[in-house]
Amino acid sequence: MAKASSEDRLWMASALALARRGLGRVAPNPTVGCIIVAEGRAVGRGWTQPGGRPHAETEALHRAGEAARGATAYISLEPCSHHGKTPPCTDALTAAGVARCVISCEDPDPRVSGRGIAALRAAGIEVEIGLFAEEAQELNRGFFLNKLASRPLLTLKLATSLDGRIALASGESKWITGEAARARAHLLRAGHDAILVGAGTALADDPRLDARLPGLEDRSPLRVVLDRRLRLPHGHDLVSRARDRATLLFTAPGHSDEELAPYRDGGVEVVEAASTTDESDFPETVLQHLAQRGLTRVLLEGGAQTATAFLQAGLVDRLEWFRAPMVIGADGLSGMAALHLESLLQAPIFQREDLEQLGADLLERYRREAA
Ligand code: AOF
Ligand code: ZN
Repeated sequence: MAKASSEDRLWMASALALARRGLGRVAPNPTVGCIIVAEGRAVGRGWTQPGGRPHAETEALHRAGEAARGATAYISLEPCSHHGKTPPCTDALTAAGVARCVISCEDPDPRVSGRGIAALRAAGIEVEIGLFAEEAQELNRGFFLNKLASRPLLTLKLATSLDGRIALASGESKWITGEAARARAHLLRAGHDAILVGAGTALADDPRLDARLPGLEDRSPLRVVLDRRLRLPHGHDLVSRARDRATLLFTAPGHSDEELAPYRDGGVEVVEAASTTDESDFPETVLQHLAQRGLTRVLLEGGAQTATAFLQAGLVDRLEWFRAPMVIGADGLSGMAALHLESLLQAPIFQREDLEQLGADLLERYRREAA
């Protein structure tokens, strides 16, 4: 975008903040924010609603009513132009009489991808594109990856001591990080479509994998457990509560119906990851399957073997690393398994985005460095 006024920047930043509200609630759709501005005042605000619909523009236009005529719409993603489950937002913007649209970036969905912008221009609406494009793409990175690379965004969450240990040798791990960090970890869950763990962690920690924060209970994501060898006991919470909380179990092919029945009867959806002949392509197969189901944001919560398998496959996009001011020592359990690197050049490298103090702990957030 050639010339963005400070006013344009302010409104688009607000549209992005609105969009953020939908993270973890809108898959398979992207989360979008829209603000309709008339004579320097916001007359309608909207963001993508849970489940992905209504779209942000519909919401904002509904609130603006007649005030949208001649107004500017700030939208954090190109408006849709296709007849999907809802009519095109470009039609709604045109019918409402919006005069100008400021859009941050193009929608990668092949049904839209430039056509939304073209439709608006064809209707005589002034369109500017590119304001905060990078931020907007980053916000919907999971949706972009789903559309362009057939996999969701994968974020690895770790809670360790200063020396990277997740438990004592005895297995004791409650609690390494403090209350504020644990509350933040639940908030992190609420912003994802699924939480993924390996069977080892499911057995050791008995995690419930829900978002236990007041007001966010209904935002608990899909539970996903990787269990190639069907080690998960039938009485485990992940099985026994599968009727209340959607749970997916990925296993290797070749198990008998009798072996799978107790899981399926409990309400677990069992997926035999068909293409896996050995363990190495398991991570990729799992993510492809999750992408096909429309998932865009997956949080990986360990353990070490599972985290390392995804890391080795180059599939960890982000790290959310909670670090407690405590030293456990080399006899503690490491958050990572062996990587067998022969040279530092092979080490996965991340770029730190920010650092936040949570009580006595730190939250370090990293993004994988582009190869
Ligand atoms: C918008 N505003 O808030 C969102 C959009 O299945 P449908 O009909 O909901 O269409 C889904 C597609 O719409 C999705 O793949 C993406 O291209 C776009 N999402 N578009 O104008 C929104 N969430
Ligand atoms: Zn739309």
